[in-house]
Amino acid sequence: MDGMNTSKTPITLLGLGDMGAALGRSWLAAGHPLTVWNRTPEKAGPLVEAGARAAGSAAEAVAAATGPVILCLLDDDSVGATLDGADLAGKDLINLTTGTPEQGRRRARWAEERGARFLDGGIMAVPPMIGVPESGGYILYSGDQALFERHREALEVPAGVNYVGSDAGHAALYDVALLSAMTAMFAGTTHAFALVDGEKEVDLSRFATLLAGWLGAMSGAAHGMAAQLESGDYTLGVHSNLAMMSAGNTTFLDTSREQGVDPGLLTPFMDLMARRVAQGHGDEGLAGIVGLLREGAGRA
Ligand code: FVH
Repeated sequence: MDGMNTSKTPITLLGLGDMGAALGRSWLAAGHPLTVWNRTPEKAGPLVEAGARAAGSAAEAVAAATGPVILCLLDDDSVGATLDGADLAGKDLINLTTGTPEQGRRRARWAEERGARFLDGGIMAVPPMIGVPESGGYILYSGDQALFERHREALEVPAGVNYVGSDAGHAALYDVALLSAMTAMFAGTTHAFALVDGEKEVDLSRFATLLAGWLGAMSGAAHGMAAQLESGDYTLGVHSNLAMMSAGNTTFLDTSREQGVDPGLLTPFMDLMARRVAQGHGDEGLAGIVGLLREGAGRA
């Protein structure tokens, strides 16, 4: 434990995959005493060399914990498997494993039944962003707010923190919603490159600069959609209406055809736009499509 600052909150970390190891390194670098456990024990080696203590089992690590027990495992099943047989009474569990909102809520009830306090988290960062404040990475938290405040200082070490409410499912809900938007952005980016790739005199690096700038410029549309949904007026602030955008989709599809590119990544969204226009809402922005999705009307 050389270099450890004993005034800092001791951390127990279960799970040393790519993300868990990055979290562990950040706490060690900040001087937090760190106890680690991983199903494959060899993965603890580098952290132990850097000053962490390796526990012989997850149950042993939990039993010895006097600070937060952080879980960073593959999925909710691995959380159950890891904590099976551990005495959780009086422990502070903070679960940074990606899961669904309902898994977060169930895990909170499960922890409470075993006498533990529980906070669920969603990591909005990739491992190289951990411990690098300027990377913009952050971690969403929801559930027991007192627990969040108690360990806030330690939680701020790996990444920024964002507490999103007492419903233990909401960190996962925000996490998956944000990642879903990212997935659609990746789909659009992939389609865009498919259109230009291989074309003579197209410089892909220069195109990437244009693309990244354009996506950034358009990202403010999220605020417009929120304002429309909150007001219930889906024409609020609209300057590019759905009828115009839907008509423009024909050009996108024709261009895909000319370039020999499958438009399949775009067409489900275009179909929803057309459906909303056909319902007589061509003067709106995109907010009306939220309702179509929630009704399940957009599903095949
Ligand atoms: N890496 C990333 O880019 C993303 C960024 C956003 C957040 N995710 C989530 O973080 C969780 C952990 O991700 P990870 O990158 O550390 O994942 P792996 O490197 O695959 O490590 C998985 C760890 O889980 C252990 N494990 C798996 N199954 C079990 C089990 N049944 N019992 C106990 N432990 C289990 C695994 O152990 P081992 O294979 O080394 O023995 C690793 O420690 C995850 O929820 C991401 O969605 C990361």
